[in-house]
Amino acid sequence: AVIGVIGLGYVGLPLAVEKAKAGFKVIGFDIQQKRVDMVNRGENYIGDVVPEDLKTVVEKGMLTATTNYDLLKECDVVTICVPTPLDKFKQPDLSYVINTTEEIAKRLHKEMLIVLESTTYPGTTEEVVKPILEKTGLKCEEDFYLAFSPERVDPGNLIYKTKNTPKVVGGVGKKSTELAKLLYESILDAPVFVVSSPKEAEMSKILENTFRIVNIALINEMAIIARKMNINIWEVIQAASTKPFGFMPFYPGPGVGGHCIPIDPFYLTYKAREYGYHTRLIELAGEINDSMPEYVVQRVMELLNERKKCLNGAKVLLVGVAYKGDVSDTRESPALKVLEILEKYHADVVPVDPYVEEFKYKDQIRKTQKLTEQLCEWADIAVITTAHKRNVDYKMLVEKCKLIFDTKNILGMLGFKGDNIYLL
Ligand code: SAJ
Repeated sequence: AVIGVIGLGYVGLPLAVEKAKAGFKVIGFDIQQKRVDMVNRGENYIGDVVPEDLKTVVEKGMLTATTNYDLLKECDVVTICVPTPLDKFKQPDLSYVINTTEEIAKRLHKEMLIVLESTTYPGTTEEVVKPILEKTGLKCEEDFYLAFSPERVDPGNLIYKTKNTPKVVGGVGKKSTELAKLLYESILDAPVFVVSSPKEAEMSKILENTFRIVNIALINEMAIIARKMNINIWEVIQAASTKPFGFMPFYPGPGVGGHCIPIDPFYLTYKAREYGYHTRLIELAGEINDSMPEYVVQRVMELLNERKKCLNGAKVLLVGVAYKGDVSDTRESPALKVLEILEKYHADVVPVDPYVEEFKYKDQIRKTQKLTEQLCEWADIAVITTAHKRNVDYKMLVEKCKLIFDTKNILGMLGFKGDNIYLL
């Protein structure tokens, strides 16, 4: 069988490589010629892909990439792994999914299996994707097959990768479900869990991420209360974590970034409104998380004031711009929101991040600097906004900085101590 994977990002490329490794002939589709060329040269650009694996499957001719959607005609299976962002009104933007489905519809043929993996609100597969495909006159569940199977890639996770993470599958009918289940069982070393329709599969993914955003908001609120009461929230979390059942630790920070957690729950909010329900808890969680960058700057102001310094003109070393530890992605990064607010108060900020050389900031490209002793001594305060475990010289930071505000307690987690270190 020939498998098509549309969207060669952090979800699609690992999936394409795994399918090629399993012995399928895979055609990767992407609109970015740069990505297509890199794949065809066997050059990896996704952290979670083993570079050797990509090289091998490309050299063996098991994986080729293209921007030409006509090659979809050769595919027996097509997996859609394109982004589902929010637009500037925080409304779901399904344009990538719709455009991709329309491209597939032009090449749809009998016996084709289409699987949507992009995170979206319940109902998308049956109410948006299916009608576009059936406009061709071909009938779902008779002429072609359609299922939803949420991606669960956790960028930077060294233990769970595409191959060993369990998968959920929901087809629009028995045959679609069976075919999709067989597809994933043939490439994964993990159980494939079948649900009764695409809706349950779509909703299960939203639940996974909404569970996170709500619990992160809870611990952020707890951190604010604890600070006012002079309680060490990090100790509190460790203490609560000794409960062997019914508790799962989350950690406070400067906010919630990435392309999933701050976005996916608002797909549900949007859809729930259509059914007349207002998802108050989810929206409140979003508000609390969105208030954290301002809270971080408030704490910086307090720490400087205690030393008779004001934020205006303060020399701030911002340690970490990625949205989470040990990744290079800065999408929705709370660190960038902290940077923006600090500069709004006219602080003089130098961002450093070993994983990020340059980043998009206010429609410009901004560069990070290398962390040096001089920078540590220059700074009135170093603000740690990303919990990078690796590639940061924290020993130098603790020794050379006069004041450190560690919003992620990464120094504590790595065993560094110092009376110049302050926590959220
Ligand atoms: N964060 C906190 N406190 C926490 C956990 C996370 O402030 O206790 C912040 C992080 O710093 C980051 C954001 O929330 O800015 C999102 O973190 P994340 O750990 O959820 O990471 P993502 O968005 O890269 O990946 C998540 C996956 N993460 C985990 O399950 C650990 C998973 O939920 C999904 O596979 C993925 O989103 C997705 O694609 O939906």
